[in-house]
Amino acid sequence: DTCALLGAPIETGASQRGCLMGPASLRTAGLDEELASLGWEVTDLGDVTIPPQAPMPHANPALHHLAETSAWIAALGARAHEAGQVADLPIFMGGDHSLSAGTVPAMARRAQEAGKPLFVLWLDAHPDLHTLHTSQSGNLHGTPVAYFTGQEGFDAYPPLVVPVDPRNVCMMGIRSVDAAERTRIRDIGIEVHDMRSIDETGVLAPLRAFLARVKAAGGMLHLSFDVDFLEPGIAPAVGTTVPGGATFREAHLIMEELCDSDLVTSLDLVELNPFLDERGKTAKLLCDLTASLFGRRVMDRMTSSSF
Ligand code: DIR
Ligand code: MN
Ligand code: MN
Ligand code: MN
Repeated sequence: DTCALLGAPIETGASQRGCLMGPASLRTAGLDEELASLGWEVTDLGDVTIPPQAPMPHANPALHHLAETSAWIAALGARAHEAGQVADLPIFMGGDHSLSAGTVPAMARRAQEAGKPLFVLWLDAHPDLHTLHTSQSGNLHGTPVAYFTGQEGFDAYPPLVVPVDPRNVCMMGIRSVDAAERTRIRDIGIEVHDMRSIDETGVLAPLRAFLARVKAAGGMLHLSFDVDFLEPGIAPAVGTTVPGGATFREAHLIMEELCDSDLVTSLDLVELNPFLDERGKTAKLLCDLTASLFGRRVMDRMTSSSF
């Protein structure tokens, strides 16, 4: 099987600078060698860049870096789609989470071309469900899910060609939700497992139920992994830490189960801010979690799991 690495050094959507260094940090941590050692044929497609942009005014004066972020989304949409043509499993190395407004619609196009629906597993402390009009922080990494599910209020982003059905989105790890996002979750019917429900059920039961839905629909599955999904103590390199995140083992278990399901067809690794890291600790953890997704395991299993 083949995978491709595409760097998306975008930081204009985040609240503080540093995500620009995310792809370099993941390369330094040895992501490509790790995946190659697991038997994958790895191609590094390098980093996407955008030219300088003129400022773009907007009715919401809080918005930061709208022109740059919109240009990133357009550039990434094209490059991510290409990456999805050359590899079974493209990996988009961020960069802040606004990059998913480029990668997810590109993967939705790819799925449509294969005659399949796209499902999205969103691992994050936040639902990132703001429109350009409801964002109060003005940080555009809070907007990708509202955009790629086809909500109104995105005139300043590139036109959306293939939206993702909100019922095909499953979120886990959620623990910081703004009022406008709370309303939108109800209105559009996204499946959300907040940290309280994870505490109650563990990660496996909701994950297996979602994967069964993906499988039954013959769907492709995009995993979007925000570093702040994790407990800050194990993953300090993110600008928006929220206490009470997923543990080391919960995160690995999700990746191991996803690996066994064989359903994941693309991956975002986002919000890694190496400026905030402790001797590469968070970058290494992200590499190790990706390795679990790509087949690293402690012991071979005599019998297959639920799949
Ligand atoms: C908050 C934080 N909901 C905002 N969002 C994100 O700024 O809109 N932090 N995505 O990572
Ligand atoms: Mn700024
Ligand atoms: Mn996010
Ligand atoms: Mn987040």
